[in-house]
Amino acid sequence: MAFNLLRTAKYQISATKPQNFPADEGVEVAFAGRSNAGKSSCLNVIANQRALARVSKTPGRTQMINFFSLQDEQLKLVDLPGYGYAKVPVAMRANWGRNIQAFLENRRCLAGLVMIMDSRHPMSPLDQQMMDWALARQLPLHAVLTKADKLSRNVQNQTLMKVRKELPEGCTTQLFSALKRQGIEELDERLKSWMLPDASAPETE
Ligand SMILES: Nc1nc2c(ncn2[C@@H]2O[C@H](COP(=O)(O)OP(=O)(O)OP(=O)(O)O)[C@@H](O)[C@H]2O)c(=O)[nH]1
Ligand SMILES: [Mg+2]
Repeated sequence: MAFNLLRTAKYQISATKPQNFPADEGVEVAFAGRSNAGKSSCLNVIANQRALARVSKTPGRTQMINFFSLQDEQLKLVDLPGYGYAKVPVAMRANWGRNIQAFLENRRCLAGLVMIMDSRHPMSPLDQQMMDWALARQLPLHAVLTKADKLSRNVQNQTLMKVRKELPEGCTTQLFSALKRQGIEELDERLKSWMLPDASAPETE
């Protein structure tokens, strides 16, 4: 089932510190993942907009926490800065880490975390740390294995099964490709279940 409200996403604000975040109200879903994993591309595909979130060949480009509001302004998507980019100075990396951690741990309106992972190398130690932060506060978590177009069908399915096994209980996962527009419906469905829980069909796994 399509979740057309996502297509109304509009850039709202970028922030580096909590004082600059929009009010902690409504319902937010955040997108996290390693630098260059494909977070911004994924957001653009589900919003069906070419340049909503900035996509870059240079890893580490998204350095701020970017908020996008949907037409119903109580609903927001959040593009978190990518982590794990070696060329970023250590002090800056530590600062981002603290910001992301603070965001994940304290943001009351956060309804779920979408973990974007390159399907060719998912579940890195940093990915696991992010997940630990989210799970520590019982945040629902959906792992999106993107760039699936880089893998054969066989390897895609093997990866999906492997990640499904490794994920903590209750977490869900799927394959995705921004390039081939693969997996949009499945992700729509997950986001809808978090953002409009009353409108969604009962969960079937
Ligand atoms: N083949 C393929 N390439 C992709 C896909 N998604 C993203 N890319 C490419 O991967 C690179 C990084 O994509 P971004 O969406 O900017 O990644 P990001 O996670 O937002 O990166 P940061 O903002 O640096 O953290 C770009 O060159 C994209 O074109 C995909 O599904 N398939
Ligand atoms: Mg980005």
